[in-house]
Amino acid sequence: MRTKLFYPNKELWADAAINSMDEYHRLQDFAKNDYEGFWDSFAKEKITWRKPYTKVLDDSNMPFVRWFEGGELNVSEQCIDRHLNDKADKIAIIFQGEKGDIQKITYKQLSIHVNKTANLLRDHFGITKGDRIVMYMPMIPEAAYVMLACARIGAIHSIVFGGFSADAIHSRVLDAKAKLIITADGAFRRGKPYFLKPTVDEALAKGECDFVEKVLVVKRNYEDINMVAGRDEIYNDLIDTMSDKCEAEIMQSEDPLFLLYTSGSTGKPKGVLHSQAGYILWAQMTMEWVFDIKDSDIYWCTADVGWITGHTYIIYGPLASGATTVMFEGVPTYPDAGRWWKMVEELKITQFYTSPTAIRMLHKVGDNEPDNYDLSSLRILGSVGEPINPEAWEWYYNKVGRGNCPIVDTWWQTETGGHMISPLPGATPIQTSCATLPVPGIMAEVMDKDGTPTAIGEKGLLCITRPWPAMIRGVWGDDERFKKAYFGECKKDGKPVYFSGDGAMVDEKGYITITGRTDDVINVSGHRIGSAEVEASIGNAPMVAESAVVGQPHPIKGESLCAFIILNLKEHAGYEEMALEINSIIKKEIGAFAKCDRFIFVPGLPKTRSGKIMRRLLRSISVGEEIIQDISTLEDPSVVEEIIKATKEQS
Ligand code: 6R9
Repeated sequence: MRTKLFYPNKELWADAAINSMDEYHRLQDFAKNDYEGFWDSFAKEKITWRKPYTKVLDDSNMPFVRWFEGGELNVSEQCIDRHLNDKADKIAIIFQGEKGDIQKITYKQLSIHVNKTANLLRDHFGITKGDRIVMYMPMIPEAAYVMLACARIGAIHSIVFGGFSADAIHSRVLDAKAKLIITADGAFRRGKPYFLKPTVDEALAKGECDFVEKVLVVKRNYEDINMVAGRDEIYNDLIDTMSDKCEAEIMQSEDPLFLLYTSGSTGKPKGVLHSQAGYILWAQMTMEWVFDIKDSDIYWCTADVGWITGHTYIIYGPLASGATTVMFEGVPTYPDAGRWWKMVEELKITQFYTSPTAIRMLHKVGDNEPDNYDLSSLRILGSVGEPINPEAWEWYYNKVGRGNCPIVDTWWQTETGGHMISPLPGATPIQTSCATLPVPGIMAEVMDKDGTPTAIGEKGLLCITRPWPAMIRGVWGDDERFKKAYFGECKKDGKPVYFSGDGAMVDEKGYITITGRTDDVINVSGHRIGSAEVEASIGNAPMVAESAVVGQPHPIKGESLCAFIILNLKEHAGYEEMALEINSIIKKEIGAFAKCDRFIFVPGLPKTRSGKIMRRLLRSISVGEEIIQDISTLEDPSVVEEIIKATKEQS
């Protein structure tokens, strides 16, 4: 099959950071031939070091790597202070509130806010280097101030996405042993206030967290909330009297920067640990290469700071690059399906970065809506979080980009810190629904478990065969899990390499197409959900004996959750009633976004003789596919017929 390629217009992209495939190959060959030299040259050029490093890479203790050893820096200085000479009055953050309120914060003002916040944390709350701070915050500028304030004093932030429940906050606070929790009263969504602080109260009421000394609350919606005397304090009351000068903590390259919990295929979420220098270097380099960020750009990433995309591509990357970054509080369809396009027009957005789920939703509710706005400021469109289907890609390319903007389909993960596989807008001929090539410096390979490259057009495992600066440094408190989860599966030349958990295919041009997770992680609206976590939660419903959760295709969300349930009672409520009850437990224990769309009550589950549930079989059954899997290895093959029957009856 011949696939259509869209070539960048040479003249238009003459000034791009990487403006030809020759330049792409020159850089990638540089990395291949002299890996350390490649990273050394960019680390020297891009980072304002307090003290230069003495060694580029120490990989003698894989998978525990050390980049830029001996170097000292401060990430908040990289993101703010170094811009104050020539960009003090440039807008750093444009905040667009749900209700249309707007704040434009210059680099000078950002510096003042961050320094004051850092002093508040250090002097008032006694936070010191290495302390963990859990954040449970809406999309407001204070979230950025707190993140950067943590970076300034060397505290480790761990953001919990605002959609998570009290139980989820509790387990993360416990795992990280956080000293302080920072939240807000709430914020606004769909024209109405919603709450966050009560969920933090509920989390702390679960107990076992005496190490949490204080809760700091930012006022956003000014609704009434309960304040616990002696524990809770209001940010807005304390911040004004703080000094706007806070001495930055000197950080070693490998000191931790932040933790971010993410779902894996087994057990509880992992605290993914990122460190200072390598992370910020790659955040900045990919802003320049993948988003071709320029001084005059107005860049908007629609993610939430609670996910890695928000960390790297709303806060750290754009600010390290001295860019103007937009933060948006609301949802794409309120007050109507033109909200985002109106923002693009009004703010003159140049780079727009969002998820396939949002694109599909906006396509569905407002196919022609982009026509009503002047979107001519757009230069680059980005996609992230899940595979983008051809229909969504084409609508995005033609309707939103009007055929003039390359789509950078960026493949990466919480663990990779920044982009790994993506087109470069001024160089790479793009292809519908394809992440194309590794970003220069990244050694991505599609292979089998032993490192044999997968044949063209065949599905294989997506691995990164050399450590890179922004890679995960560990799973908080669990070195064994880190080794096993990421370096336990695949080898190259007999040595363990990083396996992403994703499958992929390579074509004759070397272009990589991501085919999706190969493990039991389900991608719902770009959110990673571990089937094991949902099953554990379902297991807490009194009527459930056992369950298996699989992903099924969903027209908007990409995938949605489908649960197969074995009941433990002969007498039980109706199916619908039980589904509601189970979903309310999931909502309480994880969050509403992990609720199942479909429940199928079955007499048994397809287990192998070693007791493993054959989920692929369940996936096929859930969508009514013909069974082609070999079921002879099942403990009881006859169960398959019964599950098919139950599925048909309950559809
Ligand atoms: C950045 C982010 C990571 C998982 C990843 C993969 C999926 C991300 C993708 C993509 C296809 C893309 N994913 N980008 N799949 N094409 N461009 O999303 O991080 O939340 O950790 O999720 O998302 O399955 O393994 P994270």
